[in-house]
Amino acid sequence: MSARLGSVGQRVFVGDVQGCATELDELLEALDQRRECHEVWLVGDLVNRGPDSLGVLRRAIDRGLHAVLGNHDLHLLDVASGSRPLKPGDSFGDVLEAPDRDDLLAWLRSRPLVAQWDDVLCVHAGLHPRWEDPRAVAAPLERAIAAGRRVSDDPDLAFLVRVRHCDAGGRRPADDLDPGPGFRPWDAFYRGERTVAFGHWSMRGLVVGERVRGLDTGCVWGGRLSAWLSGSDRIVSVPARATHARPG
Ligand SMILES: [Mn+2]
Repeated sequence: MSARLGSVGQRVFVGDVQGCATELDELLEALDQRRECHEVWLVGDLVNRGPDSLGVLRRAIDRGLHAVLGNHDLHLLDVASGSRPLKPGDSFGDVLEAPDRDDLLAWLRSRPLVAQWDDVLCVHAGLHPRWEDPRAVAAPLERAIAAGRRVSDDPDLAFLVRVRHCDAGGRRPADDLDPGPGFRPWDAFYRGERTVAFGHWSMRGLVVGERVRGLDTGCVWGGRLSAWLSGSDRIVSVPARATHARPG
């Protein structure tokens, strides 16, 4: 697959892969069969919970895929740098022990948090209702991550890679499973002009709304791996080969 956007091609945004390398292969093959020239963007959480985080990172680099960072990708970087311990259920030990670990982690550290074009914005979780310019919020955080500084506690970073519900002022609930009055999915407050491609919310499933496309269809939990072709506004997906992990 060419990573370049040809004259007849279009951008493709792929939901949370989370170590599901086989399903990623199958989805890319399904896209290739359409004989279109694609520029592929992964919406974050390339790694963890699934069976082959190492394979996903190697494929992304070898195939020239693009990606924004998700919370699991940042967790891997924090564990690799020794600033956070492994947690129960983490499944990226294969990356940490790989002979090419330094190259893989350097590639991951230099991925953006927000990518945008005239028509589309790509972010892992979502956008704060009061942000006028998400790129301006993301840029200093991206520089810090690329430099290896620990920014996991930054509230703007937490919003970009973790938000599900918020209120009109951008406050997040203590519990996204029981958010309480005033809290709605973050995109209920989104007023930007670009269509936002995001992931991170497998329990919500595929979201096709006005100027939002939510693409985490829970491949790692036995759901599907989904892609949105922004140029033609189509969804292409493949089923999970297995239930690779269970929530909790
Ligand atoms: Mn996530």
